Amino acid sequence: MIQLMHRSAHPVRRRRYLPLIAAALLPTLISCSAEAPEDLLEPSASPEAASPFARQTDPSGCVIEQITTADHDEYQVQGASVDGRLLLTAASREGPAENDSVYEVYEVDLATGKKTDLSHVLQNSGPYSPDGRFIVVAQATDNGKTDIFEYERATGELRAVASHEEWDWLPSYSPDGRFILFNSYRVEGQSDIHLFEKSTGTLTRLTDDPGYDAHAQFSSDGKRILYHRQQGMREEGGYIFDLFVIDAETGQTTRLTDGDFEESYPAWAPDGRHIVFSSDAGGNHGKHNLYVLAPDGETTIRLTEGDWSDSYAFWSRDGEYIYFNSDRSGATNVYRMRMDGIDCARHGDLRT
Ligand SMILES: [Ca+2]
Ligand SMILES: [Ca+2]
Repeated sequence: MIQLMHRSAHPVRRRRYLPLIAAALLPTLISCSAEAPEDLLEPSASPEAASPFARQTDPSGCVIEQITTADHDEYQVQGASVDGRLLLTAASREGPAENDSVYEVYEVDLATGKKTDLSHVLQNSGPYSPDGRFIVVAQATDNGKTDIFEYERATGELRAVASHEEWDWLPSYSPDGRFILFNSYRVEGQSDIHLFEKSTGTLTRLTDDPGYDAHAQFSSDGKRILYHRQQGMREEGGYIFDLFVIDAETGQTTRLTDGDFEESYPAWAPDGRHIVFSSDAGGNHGKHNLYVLAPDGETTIRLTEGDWSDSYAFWSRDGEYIYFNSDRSGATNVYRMRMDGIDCARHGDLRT
């Protein structure tokens, strides 16, 4: 049984890991969802692009495409290149030896579906740097935990970022590529958000609380940092997660959601105002669908519906697609939903 850290408030217990995500590699605003949530739903004048991927319809009515078709769990972790051409996917299998894992990591050409194998150096999916030179991932260390590593695509070199003996997870780049955000268990029992400056090697801790803070993402203007925090456990089982934003200049933190649900894995739209995230508010606990939080902080738009988990969603830089992982077919695979011209999403309260 392959165990992944996603959804776990305590991934330190897990031997295996993969998913992460980072949508905020988006320095420019785009046409999708400019002002009001209705803008997300305007018909598109552009023709449907040819796609090598099979289409299906979500119970919500939204059309999605299936990028990977593995019979074992295969993920992306915000692993799209900024030019939208490549997607980094990762899977792990039990290895021949005890506690051993075999990793399968591929760059998928989204225009052709062609795969390039990077399994010899990477164990995980992760974001591309804004200039496309690097990929940042969490990978295993000799002590059985993880560090953040940058992979330089031209040279094939892998360099550790702010190594530490504890678990380090879910890295993402700032829009200018100067900084890497990640979460770390450097203080026992509490994952906190850290900011690493590449040029100086300076590491700054941005949060300090007992909650599991993770999945940090810069907004496209670099002024805000979005993340989720595990707030506790539900009595009936499952976790309580909420979304938060840090003002990068003042350090002030604002809570965006509040409820006994698992609202998690948020990512900015390219407009820096809408946020896509996962929530189990609409169905069974522990089963997650995708929602968009509108800039008013109140309105939500439901994108998917089903008794499964859709997770690690992020917007492509041009706003055209939301990519996500889903276990709707049994094994987890990578999907995308075309947002340009979407007419299926449902406005409403997240909790109705
Ligand atoms: Ca570490
Ligand atoms: Ca914390």
